[in-house]
Amino acid sequence: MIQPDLDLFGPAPQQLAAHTVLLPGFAVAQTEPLLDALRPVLRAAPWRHMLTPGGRSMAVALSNCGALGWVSDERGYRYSALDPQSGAPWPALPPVLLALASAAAAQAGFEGFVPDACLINHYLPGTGLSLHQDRDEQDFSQPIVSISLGLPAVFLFGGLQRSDRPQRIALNHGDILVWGGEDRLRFHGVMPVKPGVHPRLGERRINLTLRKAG
Ligand code: MD3
Ligand code: FE
Repeated sequence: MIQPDLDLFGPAPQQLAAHTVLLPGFAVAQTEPLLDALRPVLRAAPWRHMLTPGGRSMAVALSNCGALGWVSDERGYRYSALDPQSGAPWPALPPVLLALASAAAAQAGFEGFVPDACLINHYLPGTGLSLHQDRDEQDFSQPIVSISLGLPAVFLFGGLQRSDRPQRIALNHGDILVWGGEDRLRFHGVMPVKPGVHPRLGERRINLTLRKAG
């Protein structure tokens, strides 16, 4: 007999705040198409450690695809149409990423999300991201969609003030997190990734954040 409560569609979406939704495993079935799409992107725009405005090298390695890419150097943070390393435009947003991001956004209540930037973060074990706000985008009414791949991480979900005590939320391979509205400017970060080996991605975590930057 088929178990009547067998959940064929994976765990239900979790509303973490008024306009923040965690979609557990939403991207798992797209793992191979996503990795196939990322390979040429990272060949054209390889991982690099950018400098903070303070002149320190970031622990997270990053790259971008889309019309705009997030860059950081001693002059500050901004979005740029060109990869400063190659002088060329960033690689285009792969269609599989666009489709997945707009499906996830719609599932979370944000219809018609059309990102123009994807920041790709690479974490080795021991690497984290300190508490910050994402405020370099033009239009804070648009959500951000985050896709996690590889090793699990604990993300820190803070408030609108840096001093608000953050909640700790587990992000696993294939999870998608969508946040917008009044949650768009919450402080957030990532705890240092614990050592481990992911069966598909090995000793790394990759996070893709799709944004409407321009
Ligand atoms: C939004 N990346 O690139 S994304 C970033 O996992 C960035 O690489 C992280 O922050 C990463 O700017 C986190 C998911 C996330 C986590 C917590 C949040 C987004 C959030 C809390 C408030 C708003
Ligand atoms: Fe961020």
